[in-house]
Amino acid sequence: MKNILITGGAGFIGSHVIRLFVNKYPDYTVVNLDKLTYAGNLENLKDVENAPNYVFEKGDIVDEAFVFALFEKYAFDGVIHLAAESHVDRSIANPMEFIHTNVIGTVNLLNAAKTHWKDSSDKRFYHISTDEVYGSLGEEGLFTEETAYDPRSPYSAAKAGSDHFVRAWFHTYKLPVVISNCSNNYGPNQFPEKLLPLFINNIIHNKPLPVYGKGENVRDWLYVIDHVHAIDLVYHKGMVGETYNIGGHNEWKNIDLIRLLCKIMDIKLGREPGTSEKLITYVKDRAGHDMRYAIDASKIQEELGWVPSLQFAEGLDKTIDWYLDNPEWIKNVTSGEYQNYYREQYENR
Ligand code: NAD
Ligand code: TDX
Repeated sequence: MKNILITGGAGFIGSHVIRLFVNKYPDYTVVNLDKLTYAGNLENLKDVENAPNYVFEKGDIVDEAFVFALFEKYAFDGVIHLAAESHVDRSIANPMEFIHTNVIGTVNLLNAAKTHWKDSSDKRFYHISTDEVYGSLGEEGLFTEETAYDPRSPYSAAKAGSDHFVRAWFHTYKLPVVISNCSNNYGPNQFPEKLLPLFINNIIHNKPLPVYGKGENVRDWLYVIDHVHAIDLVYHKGMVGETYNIGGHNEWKNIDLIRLLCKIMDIKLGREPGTSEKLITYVKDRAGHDMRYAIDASKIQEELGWVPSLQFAEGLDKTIDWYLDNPEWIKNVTSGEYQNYYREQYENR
């Protein structure tokens, strides 16, 4: 029997992690700690909410007393830390929230683990991070685990800060940590502010598709379930103190990906070829827009045997179908309906 704390479990990636751990490890009690920000939706976890090995705790990782009390209550054996402010555009508009949650929240969790884990030999603190900490690539090269940190947005600077604190707690206090840095995820339940779900939703509603700059920036796309399988492996088999890069070997220039999406959407929606492409609208570039991200994932492949399993065409198809099948989810998350419902439930307990 093990008690695992998963933070940010009501969000996009976190909800898929919770589902896998609750179903695959019936001997674990999975505690989901989430603040239910605009990005957190318990609706994402409807299918596991009554599982006997799942518990939800509404709270803020920035709240030190709350986090410490939670460690007292559950005597966690491990932590998988995903809670974060995650959208680069929001970090440009409101950096402070990112520093609070991503940096101070992470340090609170590290301190709670350090304080409660007297004998930490069989414990594990797993921090989920991003490839954006490495900065921006030119046309050539890949990010490896040795690439120097060079974060350039408030989001990536805050994530880089949190990574540094995690490593500091390993070196200074011998906390058994592991970190992974992953490329752009896509799939069901991603909040429709990120490129793919935003554009799918806009195409459905015939709204403009705002392409930043010339659309020449490159991202390395990975299906969320492949990321979750990597997280499962790193949590159970990763070496303490190590970092693992996770990526899709799947680079796309934004504009090429957007054109492909438009073609598929025309077919799925029964529209004339070329209809969705007319929605493409070039807008002012994102400030400090990183040009290219691409991951060298050979370490996790060689040491833990992980490779992405899904072809991009299949992952994209599944993702588009999920959004087409779940218009209520899109409507409710964008209007805050789910948040209001669940917030009231937990505030009135
Ligand atoms: P998300 O925005 O969908 O979800 C974040 C979750 O954290 C939400 O449920 C939110 O309610 C919760 N949260 C936010 N602030 C909190 C706080 N102060 N206390 C408790 N809970 C809080 O994010 P995501 O895309 O699922 O990303 C999850 C993690 O993975 C993040 O750490 C992110 O940096 C990292 N990551 C994401 C990607 C990606 O492409 N989405 C890629 C690499 C790494
Ligand atoms: O409206 C848009 N128009 C546009 O051209 C949006 C929302 C994005 N873009 C561009 C910016 C990026 O080059 O598309 C690309 C992808 O943008 P996002 O979906 O915002 O993702 P990105 O900034 O690359 O960051 C994502 O991947 C790494 C996640 O949001 C992070 O949480 C993760 O760490």
